[in-house]
Amino acid sequence: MHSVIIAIWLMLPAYLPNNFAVIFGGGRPLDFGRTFPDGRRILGDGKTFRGTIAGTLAGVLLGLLLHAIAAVRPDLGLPGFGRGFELILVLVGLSLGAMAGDIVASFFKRRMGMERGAALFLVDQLDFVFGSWALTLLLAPRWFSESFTAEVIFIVLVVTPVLHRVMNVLGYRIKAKKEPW
Ligand code: CTP
Ligand code: MG
Ligand code: K
Repeated sequence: MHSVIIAIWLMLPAYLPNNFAVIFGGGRPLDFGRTFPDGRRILGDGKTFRGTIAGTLAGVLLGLLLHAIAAVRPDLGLPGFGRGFELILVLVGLSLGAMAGDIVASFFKRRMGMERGAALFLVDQLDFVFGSWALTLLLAPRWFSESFTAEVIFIVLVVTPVLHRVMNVLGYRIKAKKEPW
């Protein structure tokens, strides 16, 4: 059970950006409304500057809070997010990486001819996970390999689609999100 809590704890700075992007998203799209040579939007109206910036900031700030909690309450046995400057690299990796993974997925969804908001099973649920891992591995390889053991990775891959689904249904119910996925 403790491993499940640690896995979710480590991923919280990657989970929160999505929710903040939904709440604060809107305005100028990242692709400036431009189309790709295939005639479809590069990314679409679902990827905006406001959403990406708000999401990334929220993830980094949450990470700082979690890191502080882990430091003042060592009895809880919860891991921190890196030593010294590594802390910033880890939190940027987790939160900006999550946003980037979601953006890359939208690029491919548009290339597949899918409209903004169309559901793509497992990609929608895990794109941000792989994005956050890729950027964190790049920016803070030591912390990543120490924190994300095979067990933690397995738990994240199983638990994330469930959490993602629950959050999106909630977001849809409170009308923050257009689709329940
Ligand atoms: N959002 C945003 N900027 C981002 C990511 C999300 O503004 N980088 C906001 C948008 O308002 C978006 C909503 O959050 O509509 C839901 O995010 P998501 O489900 O990822 O986007 P979709 O609208 O489904 O678009 P896509 O089909 O490209 O995934
Ligand atoms: Mg969507
Ligand atoms: K998505």
